[in-house]
Amino acid sequence: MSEKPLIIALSKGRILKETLPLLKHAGIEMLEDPAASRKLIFDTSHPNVKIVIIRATDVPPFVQHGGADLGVAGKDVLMEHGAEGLFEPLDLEIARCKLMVAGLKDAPPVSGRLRVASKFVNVARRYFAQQGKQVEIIKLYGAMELAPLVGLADRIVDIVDTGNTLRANGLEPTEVIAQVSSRIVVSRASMKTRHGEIQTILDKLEQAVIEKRTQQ
Ligand code: PRT
Ligand code: MG
Repeated sequence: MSEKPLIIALSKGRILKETLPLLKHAGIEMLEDPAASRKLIFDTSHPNVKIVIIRATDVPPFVQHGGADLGVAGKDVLMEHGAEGLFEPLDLEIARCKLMVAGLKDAPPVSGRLRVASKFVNVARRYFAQQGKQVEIIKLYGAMELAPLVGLADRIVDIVDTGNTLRANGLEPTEVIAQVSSRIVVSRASMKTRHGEIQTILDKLEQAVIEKRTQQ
């Protein structure tokens, strides 16, 4: 076993909450509650594994550039970031949602270039290009739902789970771009240099995913 700890990157919120039970199955438990701590790096019950807690959108670049050996990221975040330098060996089947296009309910047809607000600018550009539509993309970091209400954009591209956020703002989904769940990502470099350790964890995580699936 290598001396250097293996580092797993997670993000706070639903990914952390839903990943911890799966990691427990793989013999990796956090020793303290990250919600009650200002620390960013945590020891685990596994002597050679540490967990870092970062922003969801930072997980792919963090793993890609060697800040962590593996991580958990939503497919939405992976589609936006791109897959360079990353393996995506396992779908954890957690934090499920959809990437969708939405607009004002009963909006009249748009003449001219469609204006699309999103934090998923690459996903949005690719999607509309595939439809043969040239659109103007407006990058926002949050509160996308507001954009059509105030005339900033004709459509948004955003995550939808229950649809409550759209409905509460008078919006309706128009198209599904992708079904989303969270995935394990592993850096290509770590997959080469620490293959055994990582594969052991991946096998146990896969078992946990299968068990959870058959219980549902
Ligand atoms: O919040 P922060 O900016 O730190 O990062 P983040 O929003 O990316 O993190 P987090 O924890 O909110 O989401 C992490 C991952 O969870 C996302 O990348 C998705 O893959 C997945 N996921 C699953 C969701 C949702 N469900 C979800 N409902 N991510 C976000 N939402 C938000 C969505 O943005 C929208 O505002 O919830 C709202 C829609 O929910 P409904 O139920 O009203 O449709
Ligand atoms: Mg959020």
